[in-house]
Amino acid sequence: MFDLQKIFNQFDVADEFINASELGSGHINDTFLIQTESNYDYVLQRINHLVFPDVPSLVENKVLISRHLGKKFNYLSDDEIQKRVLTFIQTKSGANFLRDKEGNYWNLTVNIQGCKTYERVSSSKVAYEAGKLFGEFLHLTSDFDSSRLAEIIPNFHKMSFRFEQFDAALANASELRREKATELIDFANKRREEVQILEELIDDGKISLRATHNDTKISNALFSPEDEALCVIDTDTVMPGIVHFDFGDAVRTICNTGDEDESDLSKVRFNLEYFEEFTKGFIGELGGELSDVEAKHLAFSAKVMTFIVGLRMLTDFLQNDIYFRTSHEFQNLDRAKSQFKLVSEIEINLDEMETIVSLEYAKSVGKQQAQT
Ligand code: GN1
Ligand code: MG
Repeated sequence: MFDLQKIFNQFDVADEFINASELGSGHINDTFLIQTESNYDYVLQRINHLVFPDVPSLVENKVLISRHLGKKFNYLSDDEIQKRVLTFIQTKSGANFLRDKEGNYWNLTVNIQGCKTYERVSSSKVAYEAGKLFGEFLHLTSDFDSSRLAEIIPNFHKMSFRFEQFDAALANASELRREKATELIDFANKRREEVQILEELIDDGKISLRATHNDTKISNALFSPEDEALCVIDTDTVMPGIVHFDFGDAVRTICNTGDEDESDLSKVRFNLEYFEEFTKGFIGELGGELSDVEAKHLAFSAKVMTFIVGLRMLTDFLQNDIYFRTSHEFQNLDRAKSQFKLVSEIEINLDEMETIVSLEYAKSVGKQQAQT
């Protein structure tokens, strides 16, 4: 479909192309692993410009954040830095992305060799390491002026906006799809008020904006063969946000015992042990920087972020699947069902989640006081 060799050759790489294969499980972009005759392989990505209307700014955001992280890691060797942060390759004409004749946008990074990714977490260690990694990402970008980042998808995690889209989709949906989604529509409507909390905290100025990743699903973390978390990938949605977006979205995939589109809902449970491990890792990195208000709403953010993703999937289902890529009929319905089942599971576990967060937060505040 695409002449990947030709596209690759327009980037400033001396290594000879051998082959390309599809990579990853994203719902939006197309990602390919490019193998070369040298020791280095590359990740070539076509950025979906229907979803991302301003690709040049998106790439600019990614490069800015990588540069910032790279500086933070400068105590490491070059080889080690390349494992901790994405390295973007410019085109031969010195741009950070390529636009082909068909209007597609491409960017290229060095592949981080020998790493693995997870679609689902299989051990407490992975949950803990993921917490450390996403917490560290926020810690290391805390001094980055987030007003320098373009808002790549306006209102991305804004609940009132997602409800506006949902209401419009519902009004225009086919009878068949509306009927199939009846229970989910009720589920969403019942929670309409309570899930606005993060938006209200932002609007009231109680939590300030910072650089956030905004798509912290577990498959966006790279792990070493020994399950040490190394690198945050897929920085397409780096934008100004709040810690809750990253904490909550990570919990959504890390603590789900089922798949994101699991059709057997009995498999979708909330793994509280993984939540505890993830929280330890996350707060261990970031705790000292969190305000009491931020800490207070962390556990609840898992519910809000799982809900908002479910709502977007339900909306897409009602719109006949125009946004998230699907591989089978009614997959977006399965996704929304699975996400909302997880929301119910979080509701059952919420008190215990709150206790875990307050204990870990108290520890981190204690540590900080001991240091001063
Ligand atoms: C999309 O394409 P991918 O998998 O990186 C989506 C996220 C959702 C996620 C659900 C730009 O991410 O917001 O949480 O699917 N990205 C965009 O798996 O909409
Ligand atoms: Mg993404």
